Order: sequence, then C-alpha cells, then structure tokens
Amino acid sequence: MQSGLTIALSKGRIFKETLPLLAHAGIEPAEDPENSRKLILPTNRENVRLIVVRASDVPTYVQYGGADLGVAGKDVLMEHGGEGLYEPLDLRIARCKLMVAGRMDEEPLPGRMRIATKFVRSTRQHFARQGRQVEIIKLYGSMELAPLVGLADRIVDVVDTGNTLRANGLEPKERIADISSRLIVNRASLKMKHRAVSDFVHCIEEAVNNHA
Ligand code: PRT
Ligand code: MG
Repeated sequence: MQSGLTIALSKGRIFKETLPLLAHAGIEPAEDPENSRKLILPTNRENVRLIVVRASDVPTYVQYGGADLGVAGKDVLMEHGGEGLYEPLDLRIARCKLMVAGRMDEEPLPGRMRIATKFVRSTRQHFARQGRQVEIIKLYGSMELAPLVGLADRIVDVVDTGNTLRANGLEPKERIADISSRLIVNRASLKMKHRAVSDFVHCIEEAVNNHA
C-alpha cells in the first residue's frame, strides 16, 4: 500500500451516496459492505482499497494515517476538531441540519437548560456564542427520548426530514448548522502521495460538480 490509497467510509447513507462519486473516479468496490463482514474492501483498482468504520471514527482513522482519505459528516468533523486533517471538498451528500429540538408541549424553560446530545463540542460552542448557560448531558444515541422522560429540557441532534422528532412529540427550535459530508485527507499522505491524492481529489471534485 506504499503508493496505494486507503479510503475510510462508514456504512449506510455515506457509503451509498459516495459510491456514484467513486464510480466517476473509476473506482468500484469488489463487495457491498451491507452484505459483507469484511472491514477492508478491495476495489477494481489494484492500488485503491476501502475500509469500513463507524461514522464518528472516520476522522480518527484519517488523522493517524490508518486511511489516506475519508468521507465524514461536518457534524462529526466539528466534534473531532479536525487536527491533522485537510478538508478539500464539500461532497454535498448526506445533507441534514444540526438542530436544537424540544417538546411540542414544552413547559417554561429553567434559566440553565439541560441539553442532551452526542454533539458536546458543537452544543457548547453554540450556547457559548449566545452567552447562555447550559448543562450538557452526553448521550450516544436515541437523544429524542431525553426530553420525554425528563432527562433533559432539549436535545441537539442532526435532523433530515424531521420525522423522528415528530414521531416523538418533538419539534426543531433552533438551527445550529447546515451539514453535509466532506472529503478529508491525511496531511502526511497529501505530501507523500501527492500525485495519487490530488488526482483522486480532482476526479471527485468533477463528479460533485457533475451531480450538482
Ligand atoms: O450509526 P453510528 O453511530 O455509527 O453513526 P451515525 O449515526 O453518525 O452514522 P450515520 O451513517 O447514521 O450518519 C452519517 C452521517 O450522515 C452523519 O454524521 C450526518 O452527517 C449525516 N446525516 C444526514 C444523518 C442524517 N442525515 C440523519 N437523518 N445522520 C443521522 N440522521 C439521523 C437523525 O439523527 C435521526 O435520528 O437519522 C434519523 C432520521 O432522521 P429524520 O430527521 O429524517 O427523521
Ligand atoms: Mg446511525
């Protein structure tokens, strides 16, 4: 893999929406990760392989050189902090919004709200910018439950259609950021494998513009 490229992706929407962009660059995975237990997927290109990791682990793999490149949501990148990463492209896929949400039948809020979220860093920044004091409760999933059982006053989560909020009697209250997925590159790979990386980035950029 000296001159080859390793690309980190997560299963699900990011994988599905990245596939057409990879196809434009002439890259097709040899197997479908949804039906495979393999974590390293060879492709039709001898010098390109994909690794399948948790969405929130993609920046970490790329930061430490476990992968040369990766695709990660801006929500995930904001939490990671972006150290050691170069972010050359907005892929405009897996779009959603980072929102503050609360109950439709919300009671008057206390002076110091409790916010349940897995997006601790973005939440802290958002409320600090507004000069509002909040207590942040870290969760790893199913945030929508927290305001229903009195664990928190509100939540911060990514929202697409809003169906999950509605199904749980919640509604969006404030928008924190528009989110899309980004191509990220390991800074050392950018230097050491400059030709391969920049050719790949240009191909993907072309694909993004064609899809627009
Ligand atoms: O599942 P895991 O814990 O490994 O990670 P993950 O949930 O972050 O991964 P994944 O694959 O679900 O999401 C990858 C990226 O897709 C995220 O980092 C976001 O940038 C982006 N994305 C786009 C979304 C959504 N849309 C989205 N709707 N990520 C999550 N959701 C969730 C949302 O929070 C809600 O619970 O999907 C649910 C349905 O959304 P609604 O609003 O359409 O009902
Ligand atoms: Mg998920």
